[in-house]
Amino acid sequence: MPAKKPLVVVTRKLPDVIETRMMELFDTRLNHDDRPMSKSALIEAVAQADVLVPTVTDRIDASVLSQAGPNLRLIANFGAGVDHIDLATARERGITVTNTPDVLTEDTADMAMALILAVPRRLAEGERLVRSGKWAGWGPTFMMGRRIWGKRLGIIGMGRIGQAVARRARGFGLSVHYHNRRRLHPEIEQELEATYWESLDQMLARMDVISIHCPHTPATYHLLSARRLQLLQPHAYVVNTARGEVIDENALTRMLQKGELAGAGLDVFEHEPAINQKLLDLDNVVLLPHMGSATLEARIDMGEKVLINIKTFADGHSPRDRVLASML
Ligand code: 8YV
Repeated sequence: MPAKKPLVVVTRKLPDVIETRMMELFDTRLNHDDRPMSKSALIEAVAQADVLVPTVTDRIDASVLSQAGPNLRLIANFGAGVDHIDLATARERGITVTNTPDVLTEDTADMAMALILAVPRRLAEGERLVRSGKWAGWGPTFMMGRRIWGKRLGIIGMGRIGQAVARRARGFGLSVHYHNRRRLHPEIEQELEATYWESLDQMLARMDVISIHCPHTPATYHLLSARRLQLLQPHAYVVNTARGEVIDENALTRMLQKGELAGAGLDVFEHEPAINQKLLDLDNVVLLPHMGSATLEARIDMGEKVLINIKTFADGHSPRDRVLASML
């Protein structure tokens, strides 16, 4: 890192307070019109920058990183998930990668809980009906959904966000089950009253609602494959606020169409921002535009983390939020 202020290229528009502070601290290049950068713009950015600040909408793959200039030493991602960055190539080239964990945990868990409530209780369907002007009035068998209280929630990926969902779920009377690479510490398991399932297949077959909270890695790509989705009971619901790639979206859509699953709440998709038309045609799904962590507070906290990560690195220290390729 040169002694002068590092050149920081930010790929998307960040909250004003963050951009202002970024400009005070570093030689900063902002993206004022917020249009996602093309591949050639990204290549130009990595060729010139000391630090790149990308988001989930930038594909920082090997072909982009191979064009990185000798100055690029840090990729300070604005976001927790880093599946859009080729970590192995970054490591090979001696580029440090940081992310912004913790600060979006509670907001993302809120969104997952909102979907866990919204899908079985048909919130979006009801709202659409009222707005359509076609609501003919109350009836005893009208708009019946399914009860949340007393049902079984299976959480896939029991990290920070999974645990935050578990805490909320208990308040809604759901029993908490989870599958994770590693079993939680017994004290945490006890606090969350969570039941561990070593076998994901066995857990899937017994749950009423599944909520996904694992990162997208080569190991979790299509973790909910067509075969695994078939293990779910037809009255089950699937909620995904993690990454679209964790579910085989075509298989999920086919099952929803055929009534082999009761419904789904999706904040993320396999080919964002494109959404399968067949999903859009279904009534038993709630579809959101990747807004799980979209609160003003989270975005500012994420930006502050990015600033701290860059400053720590520029001062010659190891940033706390360093992402290790071995985390995959
Ligand atoms: C962010 C997310 O909005 O942090 C993440 O991993 O999925 C989102 O909540 C986005 O990634 C920002 O880059």
